[in-house]
Amino acid sequence: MATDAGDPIPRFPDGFLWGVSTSAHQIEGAAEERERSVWDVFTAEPGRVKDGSTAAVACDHYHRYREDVALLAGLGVDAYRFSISWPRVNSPGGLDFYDRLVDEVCAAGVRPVPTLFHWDLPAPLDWLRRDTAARFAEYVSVVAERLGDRVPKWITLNEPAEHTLLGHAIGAHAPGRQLLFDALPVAHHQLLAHGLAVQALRAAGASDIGIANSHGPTWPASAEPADVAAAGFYDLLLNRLFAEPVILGEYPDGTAELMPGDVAADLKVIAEPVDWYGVNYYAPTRVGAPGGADSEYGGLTLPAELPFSVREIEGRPRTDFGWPVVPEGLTELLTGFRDRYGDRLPPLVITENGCSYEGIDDQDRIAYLDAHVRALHTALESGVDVRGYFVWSLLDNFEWAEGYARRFGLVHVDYTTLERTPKASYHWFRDMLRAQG
Ligand code: IFM
Repeated sequence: MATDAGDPIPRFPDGFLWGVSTSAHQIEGAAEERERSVWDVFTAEPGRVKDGSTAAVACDHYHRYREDVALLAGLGVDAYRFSISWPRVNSPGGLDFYDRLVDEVCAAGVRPVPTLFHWDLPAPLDWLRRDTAARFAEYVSVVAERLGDRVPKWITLNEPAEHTLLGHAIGAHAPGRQLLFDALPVAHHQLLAHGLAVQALRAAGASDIGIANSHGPTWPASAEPADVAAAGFYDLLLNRLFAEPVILGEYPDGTAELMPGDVAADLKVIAEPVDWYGVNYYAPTRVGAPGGADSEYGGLTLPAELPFSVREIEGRPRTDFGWPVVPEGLTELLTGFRDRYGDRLPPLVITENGCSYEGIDDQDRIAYLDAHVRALHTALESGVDVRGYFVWSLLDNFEWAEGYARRFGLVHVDYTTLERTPKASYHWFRDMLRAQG
């Protein structure tokens, strides 16, 4: 990949927050020491995960968290984004684990930034049901009461779009439903849960609250009206449907009518002001009119019934996952958000950015991160208010339906011995942070 690597990365503003991210189900293991989640049920079903694996052990972070926090400390990050497993909190001693983890992270001089839901819903619960949102707010209150004295920054949900669309519309993720557009209540109930969680966190005295939504530019496959319309629809579904209720307090383009319950009242809760808005960015998507057959994209099978098809972005390097590497897509996304939402847009934080590559001498990952950090700086220079950047991920981990085949970590994990080995990208990121001062 052609990069400016070699030139120093431009300086970011004082106080800019640098971090790394993980999630509970992907790293913790110790599954027998907690309730089951929808992901435990899903991975137990044959054929759901490509390599047939489960996250029962994963990186065994539950037992090795001290070693992992030492790796964080060695990186010199300001903040660590991890997630709290709701099924573990429901289990005896579960909250004690997060108490110990938060203490360890603070003692390492790193700010803990927990995400309260990263897809591992307790197995008996269901986002098709409205009362799951209220149950979530109760759980959030319990966590905030216990950890709020040490946690400076909170994230309510991770990527409700993926959990809705992959998990409930096309069935590639847990809980494996294929409801297509009948999955929309899952989006609404998660967004309602987000708003209720913001209220619950504030009631417990917490501040500095945001959400982590996945977003990317949507590029029409051609200038043909059918392709442009399909791309507009995809943008509505992946970007606007999850951003606008939170940022503007409204659903875009008539989609409110498709949502359950008293939507106007719920939107007031969903739009409870956040202190910042988190963006997970990986790549743009090139979208065209429906192709008339199931299509494969980035490890997913997209059913022919969808009113769009995803096309290759040609002429770009690809990660091992097959995702195109398009750093300027991050600049386009961020300036596009600023142009679309203007003064209504809260400060932004990049809550995830990263790539899957094999190997410990991972020069491709260094090139990817280098180029994306520069693209982020370009967005800042053009006036977008971005306050932080978190690499996905600290560790190689359980990559959902791909199992252990996709490695996103700055640190290699040997899944037989569970030995951790910092990769070349770990040293690159550490040196970049030192140079930032
Ligand atoms: O591993 C995931 C993470 O859980 C959510 N965002 C995207 C990552 C890479 O696929």
